[in-house]
Amino acid sequence: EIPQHDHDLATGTVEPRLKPPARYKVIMLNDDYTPMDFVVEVLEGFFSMTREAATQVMLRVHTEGRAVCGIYSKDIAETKAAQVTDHARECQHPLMCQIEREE
Ligand code: NFA
Repeated sequence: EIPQHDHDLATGTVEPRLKPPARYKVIMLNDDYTPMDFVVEVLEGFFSMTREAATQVMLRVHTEGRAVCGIYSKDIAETKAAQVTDHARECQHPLMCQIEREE
């Protein structure tokens, strides 16, 4: 059990001790239509992956149905998932990402 306040003996002040913010996984879902090379370009562009890493993750999504693209604060994870889904839709592909709170 972590105390929520930490008395500073030198100054007599009390600093609130915050729990570390939750982290969220951005998960990419497989579909039958999005071209593999488009998925690789998305992973390079939105998740700063090398061509090699992006190809590995794309193939994992393709064979397993889903894979983690990255782990971020809630705000960043929501933004990345929306950016991928919006970009795919603009290019008329059904590719989707969702987010999931880390354990
Ligand atoms: N399953 C898609 C295909 O065969 C490729 C794909 C991979 C789609 C990863 C979405 C995510 N063209």
